Amino acid sequence: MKMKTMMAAACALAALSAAADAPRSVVSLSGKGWLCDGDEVCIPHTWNDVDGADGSPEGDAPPERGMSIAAESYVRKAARYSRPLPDPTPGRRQFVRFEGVSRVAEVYVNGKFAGRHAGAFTAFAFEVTRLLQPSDNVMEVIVDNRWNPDVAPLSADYTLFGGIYRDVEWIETPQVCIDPVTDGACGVEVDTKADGSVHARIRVLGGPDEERDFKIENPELWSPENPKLYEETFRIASGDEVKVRFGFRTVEFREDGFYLNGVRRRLRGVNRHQDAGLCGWAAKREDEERDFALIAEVGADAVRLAHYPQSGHVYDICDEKGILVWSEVPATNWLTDSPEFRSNLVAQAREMVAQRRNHPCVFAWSVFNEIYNDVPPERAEEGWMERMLAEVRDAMKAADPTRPVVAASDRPAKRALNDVPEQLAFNAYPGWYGDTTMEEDFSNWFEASGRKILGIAEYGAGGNPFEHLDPLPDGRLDPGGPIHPEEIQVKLHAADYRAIASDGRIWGAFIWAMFDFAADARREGGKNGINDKGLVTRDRAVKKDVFYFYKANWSKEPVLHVCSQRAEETANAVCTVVGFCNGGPVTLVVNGEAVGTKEPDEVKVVTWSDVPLREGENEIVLKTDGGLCARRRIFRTRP
Ligand code: ADA
Repeated sequence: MKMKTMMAAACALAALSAAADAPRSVVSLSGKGWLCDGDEVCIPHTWNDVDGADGSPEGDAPPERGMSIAAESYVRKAARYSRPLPDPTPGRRQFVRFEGVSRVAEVYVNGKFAGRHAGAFTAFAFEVTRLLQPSDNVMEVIVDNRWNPDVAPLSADYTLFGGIYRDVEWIETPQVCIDPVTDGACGVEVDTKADGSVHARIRVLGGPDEERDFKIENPELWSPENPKLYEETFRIASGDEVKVRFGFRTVEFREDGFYLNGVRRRLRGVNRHQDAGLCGWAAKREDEERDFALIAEVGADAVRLAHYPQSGHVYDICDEKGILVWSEVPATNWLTDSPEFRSNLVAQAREMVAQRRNHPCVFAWSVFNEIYNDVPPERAEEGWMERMLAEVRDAMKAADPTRPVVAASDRPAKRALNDVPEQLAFNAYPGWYGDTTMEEDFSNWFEASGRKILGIAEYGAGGNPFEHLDPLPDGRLDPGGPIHPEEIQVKLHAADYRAIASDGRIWGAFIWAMFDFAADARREGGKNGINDKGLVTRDRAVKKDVFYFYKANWSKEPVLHVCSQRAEETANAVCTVVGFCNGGPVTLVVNGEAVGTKEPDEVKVVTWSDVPLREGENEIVLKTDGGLCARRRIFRTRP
């Protein structure tokens, strides 16, 4: 060999071994370049963005197994996605990682099977090194969102959007690398103590696992008020490395409630589905950031990620913004009594914990929501579901003994079920689905559960901001009926929150829900396909009146809001004026004349009933001495 050629070969070899030893490289496979059943699509993608939220009855078989998860009113199918893969670097290992595919994915590379994942909400990765050729590699993913008795959830009140709806990555590592595959986790488990000590377990492929211990002196504790995060790069001898963010904080339940860093705290929570507006589940990072900016604006310090784990980016945002997270496994309404279902549910729970355990924001794992809803009568005997859920709970505790296990029940009398979680919370809709009041519900739950403290995992009411009723009828409205006036949502939330705020045994309460969301089997409230219990509309365009109710109660920002601004016309001679204010007494001025001044009540509400209106245009103004002002116009038609 000539000298020049030898040198070139040596250089190429050196470059190769340097590349082989370099830390991992991660390349996004999201965005363009994908086909779905032959059509060009961008990832994140769902094929249900329109039909999953239109409630269209066409082709609608009534959900046999309960609500929108099982509804056939939107496309349920197996679809074939494909895209080219980058050329592999010789000497490296290659992996593909999916942040979330709904709900069963089978991955093939160059026609050869790489792996299968069942479960719509947790990430997974497969090694594809041996399936690759030097160039012209193609990946295919068969994605199936049809109802499947072996995969949780089986039944729930939300649309199960199909598709590769979260990001996809291509990872290349040295031969010995930090494990990107097991349970879809990052390969490094970090446990911290409030004194600054850190214990990390590094899972290694091609070599022995490693443990690291170190200490940060005088760490700042993570909290909603000071969401302090630390970051460490964990490197192994091969050169591979993974960066992990973590925090220092303690969470625990004591006899009298929830404690963060040793300080008792009553959580001001909201529920969020991952339906991020008109894109459905195929959310971009900015959609998720906008949602959490709204959650921060209303002043919540906690979120229940209902009813399943959401994207890694969502947990990152909560870490950064200081929002405590209730993270839930998708065991909703009922279960299948089969080994396949059991192992799927346990796997989804294990993956959730493995993938999210490093996030300081997570304060609890949740083991179920509303079991016994929709259970077929022949399977409703007690015992087997409780045993399965106890197994899931134990799997979560084994993977992470540091966090409590909670659950959301709507069955006070099911003592064995309610004894599965360490801490119990109830879903309650007094005045909406039932005739009770929140206080009546409280006493019922405390008595039936034998618990000294309880959470409220859901409470709320429907509200269409373009439907209005003044005055409201005395009785209850039909929750499945065509009218969900915005005023009823305000009335029920104010009553619920008054009761919640005054009962110290409640460790936290989570509004159902922060945003309206797709529930394609619903036909109610003047809009099909939507669950309209949000504080904000599904398109995020309208903050409903009730948003300002909570903002006035929770936020430090000055709030003065007058309700029913979209009720622009009335045939009545009088109207009700409701306002929310956290800035002192409020004066009502109608058509330029002061009517009176009131101090907001303990939940920041001021109300004037039977305010006279003149025919034609009326201007209603609320004012404070501090200079806040809110205005509403209403046109009174001729009788
Ligand atoms: C249940 C359920 C939620 C939600 C709610 C409702 O409590 O847990 O998923 O759909 O009902 O709006 O009816």
